Amino acid sequence: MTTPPNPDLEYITAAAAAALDEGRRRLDSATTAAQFSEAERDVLGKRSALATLNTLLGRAPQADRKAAGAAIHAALVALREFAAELSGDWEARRREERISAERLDLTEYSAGPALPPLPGTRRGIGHLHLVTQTRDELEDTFVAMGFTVAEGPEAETDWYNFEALNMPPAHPARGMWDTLYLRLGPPESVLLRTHTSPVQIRLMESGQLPIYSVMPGRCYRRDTPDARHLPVFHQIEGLVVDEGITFGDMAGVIESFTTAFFGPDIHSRLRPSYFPFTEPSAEFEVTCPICSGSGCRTCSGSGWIELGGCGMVDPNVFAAVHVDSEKYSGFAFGFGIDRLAQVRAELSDMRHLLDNDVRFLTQF
Ligand code: FA5
Repeated sequence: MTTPPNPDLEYITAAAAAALDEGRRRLDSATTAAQFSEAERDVLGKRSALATLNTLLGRAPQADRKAAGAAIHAALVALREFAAELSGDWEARRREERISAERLDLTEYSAGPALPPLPGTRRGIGHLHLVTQTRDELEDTFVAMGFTVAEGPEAETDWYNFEALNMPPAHPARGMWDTLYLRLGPPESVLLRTHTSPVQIRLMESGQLPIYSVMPGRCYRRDTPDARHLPVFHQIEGLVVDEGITFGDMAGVIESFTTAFFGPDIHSRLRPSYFPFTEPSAEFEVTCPICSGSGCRTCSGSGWIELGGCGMVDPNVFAAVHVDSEKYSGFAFGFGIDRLAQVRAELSDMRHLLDNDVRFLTQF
């Protein structure tokens, strides 16, 4: 359209509408952030069609000027809004374009076919041991359930490993654990912890209640290595202490953990048992993850695998750590990480876990 010497309202309104359409089309058709910026400058900047139209206003008939000015302004506002809507997207894309332009190629060779490989031997970088992987997965599962993770020393005093856990000296239940004592201090006063339960005592002793924690770690027993025993192995302990905690809460937590860790088809069940530090106590079992409960060699045909022990914290334990058992109640559980790894990986012999044979280790 050629510009008339004295553009009237009709001409300016039509030209503003055309500039708006063309401006939208330009903005919309940009395919890179740079093109969008250029289009923005062209259709909204000082040399844009709408800016030029503004300069013609002075030549328009006096009576038309106000309405013509309003038409140009309305087109400008509409175009600015349109550009603003698109520019959010472009801002994000601009960032991506900048990041990809700045990315450093750290690969050893460029893709060019002419380059010979550099001399040298490619070394395997290894990975975490099966037991460490299992421990990490357990921690992740419990953390996702709201537990914190705590640790304690592997060399313990008799107090933490036995006495505070309701086993005074010469208590017959001490015989449940074949203990390795250290030559330190008075005879049989310092030992390598036989289980992770002493960490419960340390946590409760700190007096920071409530407690929702798991405590993984290494344990030691004078057990002869065999297909299901190692003298050095790992356990994970769980402890909940709060007001109004019941046996039902414990069963619920164990079931939630079981389905979260093994999958929705694996469930848990409790069988009455005895531990000196819990009353009542139970063994907890899970559906055999190998045969999904139908019975196999791993579960001796029963469909269930015993995982560990659990129970309500005994009031004598609360008394040893000065927790008011009238106000607080709690539960604890503990199970073997190596045993769990053995079941899940279907290992016939737990001793493979200590062999350090790469042919075994690289399978996991
Ligand atoms: C205990 O050690 C209790 N402290 C567990 C507990 C915690 C009960 C809290 C109640 C409340 P137990 O001795 O059964 O319990 O050991 C628990 C698990 O450790 C066993 O089920 C087994 O999976 C593992 N375990 C025990 N001894 C060995 C061993 N020598 N080698 C490998 N794993 C073992």
